[in-house]
Amino acid sequence: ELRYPDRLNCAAELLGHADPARPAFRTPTGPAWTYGELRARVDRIAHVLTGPLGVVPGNRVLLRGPTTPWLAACWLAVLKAGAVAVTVLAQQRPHELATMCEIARVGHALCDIRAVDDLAKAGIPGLRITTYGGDTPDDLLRRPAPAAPFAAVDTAADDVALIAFTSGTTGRPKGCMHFHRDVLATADTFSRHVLRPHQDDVFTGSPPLGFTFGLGGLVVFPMRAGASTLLLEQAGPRQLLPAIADHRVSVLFTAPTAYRAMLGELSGHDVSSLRRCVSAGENLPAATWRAWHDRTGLRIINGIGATEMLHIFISAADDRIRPGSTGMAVPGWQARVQDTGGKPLPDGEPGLLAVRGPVGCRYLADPRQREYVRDGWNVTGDTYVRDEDGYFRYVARADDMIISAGYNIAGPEVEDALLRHPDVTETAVVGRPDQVRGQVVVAYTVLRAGAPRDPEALRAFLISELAPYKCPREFVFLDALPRTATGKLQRFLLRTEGDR
Ligand code: 3SK
Repeated sequence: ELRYPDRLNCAAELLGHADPARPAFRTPTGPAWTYGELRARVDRIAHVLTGPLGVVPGNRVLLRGPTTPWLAACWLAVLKAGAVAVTVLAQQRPHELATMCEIARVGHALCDIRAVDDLAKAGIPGLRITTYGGDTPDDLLRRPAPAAPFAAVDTAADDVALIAFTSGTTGRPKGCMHFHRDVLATADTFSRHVLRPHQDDVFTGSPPLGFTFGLGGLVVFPMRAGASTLLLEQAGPRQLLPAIADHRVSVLFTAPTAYRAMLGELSGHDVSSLRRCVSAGENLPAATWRAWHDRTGLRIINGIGATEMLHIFISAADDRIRPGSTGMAVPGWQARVQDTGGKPLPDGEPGLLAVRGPVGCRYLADPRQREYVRDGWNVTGDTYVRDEDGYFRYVARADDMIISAGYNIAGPEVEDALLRHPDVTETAVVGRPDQVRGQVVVAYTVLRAGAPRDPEALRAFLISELAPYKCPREFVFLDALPRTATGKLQRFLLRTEGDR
């Protein structure tokens, strides 16, 4: 069991231990920031926040900007000052920002000068916006501040440190409140037991810091180990692959789509420095795991996490990696499969995934809390099966099961089969309402450039891979699949596509 002192400031804890001369953050162009420099910059920002900006403990401060060391420093400074960081994505539009600020009662914002227009346009009443990265005297980083260290505010371990928003793939955003101890708990479970990082590791990845997958993987985990992170503003495959080689990256955080995209660009890139490749954010099909392993020799660590639990709670690890399975409960976490009434189901039977551990869902003023947390278990909304060896296998999002002519069909199983076809790069298989069959299976598919759009060829291929009732009745070819700002597939848009 994890134990933390009653008084705990997680930012002070993360900043407190590393050797000041060692690198903390790198970028593709500028010089690395050492831990000593990071501490000095965080302290400076904390002085400005609590001095001229008048931020007091408990105030909620919105953070918005591309993935840079300054954004990470602002996050640490807000927490060190005892305020609450409200993280959002650079892609979120004015009306989304306004909703989140209203829910979280945000009074202040620290915003990269390049991302300020949408925030200003949102017209949020009473919001005081301070920019960083500009060259005016009132810019956060140009304001005068004492050169002295900033004494971290003496927060309680269960004071709220962070409000992270999730909208899933649809719906009004939900603000998830997380405590100072929760932040450390993610590092002391998944990172400590599965990644086991050391100070020479270099982390990088694609998830933005406004998504807790990125915040944990690119800031909290490396800092907890005294390691360094290469922070990339643009982190598509074209940037990731050279960055891995140039900076000898050893720990990579990204999503299945990016692994597939990198496979297409791998030739000529040196990825021999990688020792851990983490995949989360979406189900990792066995076909993608195998293709990456065949080309690189690397075994992807699959995981499932959620903004509600802050980070990953079930994952593969070391010799407990089975392609096509998510893995086992991370040490410190418990997981089970249950029916809709909360009764645990026997191994081999699909049902709802429920987890509990050091971090749990705490929605801010949202009645959906009662649906998510039942009898102390967090019910994630995913359908899973546990096998007799304790491995959890993803079936579908609970509301994504396709029921066609009485058959239950898991879209991800059909997607995995389609991804084994050499011309298919991305696919989403959904159920479309149908008067006769209830639903019919439709495959939305992105093909390799130049490949023929031939539904019959795909159907013939699938017939040799799947029971015929699972084969899509219709194939729709797209240039790209619709995704949320965090890269999650928006299946609901595809399901209702025929209605528009
Ligand atoms: O969506 C996920 O799978 C996830 C993974 C890690 C941390 C946070 C999230 C939301």
